[in-house]
Amino acid sequence: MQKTNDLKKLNLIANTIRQNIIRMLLAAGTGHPGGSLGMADVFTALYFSILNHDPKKPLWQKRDSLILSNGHICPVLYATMAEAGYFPSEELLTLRKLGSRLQGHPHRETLAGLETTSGPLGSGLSQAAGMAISLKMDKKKSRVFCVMSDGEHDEGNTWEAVLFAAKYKLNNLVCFMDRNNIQIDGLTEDIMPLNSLKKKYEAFNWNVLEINGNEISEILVAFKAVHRLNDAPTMIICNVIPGKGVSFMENDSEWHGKAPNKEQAAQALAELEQQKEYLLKSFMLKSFKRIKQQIKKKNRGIQ
Ligand SMILES: Cc1ncc(C[n+]2csc(CCOP(=O)(O)OP(=O)(O)O)c2C)c(N)n1
Ligand SMILES: [Mg+2]
Repeated sequence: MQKTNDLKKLNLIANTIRQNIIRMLLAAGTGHPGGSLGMADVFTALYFSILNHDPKKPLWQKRDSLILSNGHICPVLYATMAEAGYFPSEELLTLRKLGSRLQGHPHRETLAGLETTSGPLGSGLSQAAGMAISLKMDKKKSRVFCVMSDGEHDEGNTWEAVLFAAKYKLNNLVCFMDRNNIQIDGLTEDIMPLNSLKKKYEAFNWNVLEINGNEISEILVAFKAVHRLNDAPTMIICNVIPGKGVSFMENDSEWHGKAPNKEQAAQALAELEQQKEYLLKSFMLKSFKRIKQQIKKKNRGIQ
């Protein structure tokens, strides 16, 4: 699929994904908006700029695999996959309905393009590490990407996989952590303090980068840096705002797993539409300034 590093395009895609998350959850009357909205920029960067994949051939042998470990944020995965062309966007409104391919947690056998079934937290990194080592054993060049959450670091299974991936120098494994500081019942640091996950991963001999995961430019730069790193797995800790883009959902664990009602959804969509207008204007202003500078330079050359 055609990749792009065009920040205007990518930011507009992330905005559409956020709007579709709201529409899906309203139609379903249930689901997880907090983590989904927070990770829209990371998913946009992954599916439109980073992953080698082909939505028309989901089983392409040379594809990179993306494992969504924190399966409850699948609305963002589905909305991104639809935008990339895996299935029609209209199908998003079937989220969580009986017989739908878009279940409340990803079900690999129902939808082509899903690499694993997930929902039980703490298992994704083990699965991703297993896939990464098998690719190495087969001397394949594809990479494995794992999206996982901060809350999943309360699970022992996660830490076993952290040890394993470092021992086998899985440099074909790149993880993006949804570090939004919330989990189901409140703040991660109140429920089970995680402290510095950067220091923890470094102590386990991983490459670690910590970025603002709501800035697409930072995500792309961090990923480029990964190529220059040594023989170790990589963790990109993405500091993100849960509920990002919808004022009354931001930084509030109440919105971990609650759908908006009609009025709330209307307000959310109005706010996101306003952000889209702002995006268009600010990018227009930037191009206007660039063109003005070019004209100035040209004129100076003439004089
Ligand atoms: C093994 C397991 N235990 C408990 C749950 C229930 N559960 C679903 S989401 C969640 C919170 C996990 O934290 P995080 O992924 O950081 O949540 P978010 O940031 O999306 O609010 C929990 C405990 C689960 N899905 N799997
Ligand atoms: Mg969290």
